[in-house]
Amino acid sequence: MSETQDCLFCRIVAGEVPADVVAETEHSLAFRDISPQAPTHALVVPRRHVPDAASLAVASPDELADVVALAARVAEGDGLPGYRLVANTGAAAQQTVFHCHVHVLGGRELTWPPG
Ligand code: DGP
Repeated sequence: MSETQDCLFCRIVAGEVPADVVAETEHSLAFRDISPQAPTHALVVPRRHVPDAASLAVASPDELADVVALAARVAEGDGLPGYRLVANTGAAAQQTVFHCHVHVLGGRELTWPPG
């Protein structure tokens, strides 16, 4: 099985696995997280398969910028006064899907340290 056939987010990008898509660009897709941790919890992914955000920064800085800009559009669309972007990187940081994604969290009080 190829890397992309084996990858859940590649399959969502390809339309093979259903997702609640909220916004998209030529390079990126935003959809609601299946297990929301806040009233707004979306994931923004590049269409390109890379394992994490740093890898995308190396492969294509413009595409990483596109992910961040689309995240801002999602937050604006949900009317958020502020939001948090999270890019868990590596299993030790609780990354579970190894296709680059940024969590967009908001719609509740966000505490710091993260919570
Ligand atoms: P992370 O732990 O940073 O790798 O985040 C992966 C996120 O992906 C996690 O919050 C749950 C979400 N997720 C897992 N499977 C699916 C799915 O099939 N559909 C959607 N929409 N989200 C998923």
